[in-house]
Amino acid sequence: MKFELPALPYAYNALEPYISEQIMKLHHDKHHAAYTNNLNGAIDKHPEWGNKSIDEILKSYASAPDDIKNTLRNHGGGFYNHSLFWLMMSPNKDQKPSGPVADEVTKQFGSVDAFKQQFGDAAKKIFGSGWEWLVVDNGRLALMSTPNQDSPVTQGKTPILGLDVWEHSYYLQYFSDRGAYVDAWWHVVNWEDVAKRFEAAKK
Ligand code: MN3
Repeated sequence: MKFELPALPYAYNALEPYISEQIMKLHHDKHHAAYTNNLNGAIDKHPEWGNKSIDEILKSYASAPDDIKNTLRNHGGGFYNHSLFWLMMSPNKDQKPSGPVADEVTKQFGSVDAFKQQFGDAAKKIFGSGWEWLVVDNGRLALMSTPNQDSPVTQGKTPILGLDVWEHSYYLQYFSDRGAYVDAWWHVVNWEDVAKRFEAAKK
């Protein structure tokens, strides 16, 4: 089995003005494509790993042969994280959370604004490249920062919202101002998708 680069679920320019067409083209067609190709290259070397789902690979890469272990971790993680990331954003801008996920965010973080503040602060503080996540962990919401392309699923947590803070995700538009990118990103968060992932994770 080969993993396929999923198509973007909207046009390259659909997230403008918050994320530029140029960034989306490069991010999807070059970076995400490279993670996908490198993941498949590792599976070519040890085809038995192609019988697993990407979730299974990310939970068990530590037991893989030494010559593909790091590739499964980094490129498998990159393949998976970006596949989620595109769905976690929407051209239907300025959505507000509602329903059970909004209630739970309010219960655990005090308010939606307090949550956004804490998530954003954590995203801005990540040193180097990585991701900030909102995960469901044993039925509860938690913030989680991961370095490089490490994914929450490796640690048994279910990501319901994630933000890529690698420079490739913002540098062409925001240059070194990661904070401006993080603040702008809230405009394109797909809260409808977050709500669905929350419901599924609670089951
Ligand atoms: Mn990226």
